[in-house]
Amino acid sequence: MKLKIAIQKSGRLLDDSLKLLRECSIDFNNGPNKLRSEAYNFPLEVLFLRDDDIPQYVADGVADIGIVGENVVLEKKQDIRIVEQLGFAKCRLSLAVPKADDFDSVSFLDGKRIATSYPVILQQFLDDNNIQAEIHELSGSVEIAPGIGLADAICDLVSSGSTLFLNGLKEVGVVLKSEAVLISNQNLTDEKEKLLSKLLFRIRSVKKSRKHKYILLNAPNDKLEAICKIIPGMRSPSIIPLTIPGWSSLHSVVNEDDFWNIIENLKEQGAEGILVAPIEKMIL
Ligand code: PRT
Ligand code: ZN
Repeated sequence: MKLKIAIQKSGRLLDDSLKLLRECSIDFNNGPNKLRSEAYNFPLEVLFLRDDDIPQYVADGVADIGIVGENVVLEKKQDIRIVEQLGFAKCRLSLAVPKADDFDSVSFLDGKRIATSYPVILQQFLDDNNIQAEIHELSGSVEIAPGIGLADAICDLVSSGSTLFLNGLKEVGVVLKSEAVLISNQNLTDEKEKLLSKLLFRIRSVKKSRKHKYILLNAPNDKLEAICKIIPGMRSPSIIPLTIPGWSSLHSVVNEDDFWNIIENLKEQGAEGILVAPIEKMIL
């Protein structure tokens, strides 16, 4: 018995999905044009699909779990459960209008034509804001719609914003923030639930390790107490005496988010020879 996971066949989600599975120590062959593959060292079968089809396949039980953008999950409205945010493929579904337009509030969109590939999410947003607008569904190249007179505004995915800029549009509101998520069928057997828990444990360890760094430094003994307060680590830092009297080496774990502030504080407290290394797995 194997857990079946659906991932994108090609596109923006593929590399990070493969990387995540590899970092969970799950190895499989994914040559080009592969439609499915079996992991060598975990009871997992990998199905390679178009991202738009993944929610439906998971809802139907063709796949047990899947990796897909939250935007697609919400658009497809399938009966599935989101199990974990995965922290990659971050983007936002935004409203944009031609640069020269005087957009003051969402009521600007009343009576307008909006082009999008996300009609379900957009309609919900319009309803929530009491806006009557005409939705033009397009499957791609949404950003050119205003320029060719097909729509007055668009609702499309944005990450850097350069596509909007190049098409003479400006972002005027965020409808949804999205990232890749792990989704699951609602009715997994107990056996498959157990496999999913095992996989989730690994995914969470990988996510934690990405947010943390291992740090080693030297400091005079009278500064150790202050330094331990700055980098308390998992339970507490390890302290190892140096061969020079009055000095110690201190090992701990720091959070990536506040990394440079922490380093400045450590230097102010007299830390020297600071080494920082990536952590491969972090199990608490
Ligand atoms: O073939 P398949 O159907 O599987 O793939 P696809 O072409 O539908 O999807 P793909 O691979 O383009 O995107 C997959 C998922 O990546 C999306 O559903 C989002 O969850 C996520 N994602 C993250 C993005 C972007 N960032 C993004 N920037 N998806 C699309 N874009 C588009 C955006 O619409 C714009 O047209 O990229 C363009 C460039 O964006 P800027 O702002 O960086 O210029
Ligand atoms: Zn797609």
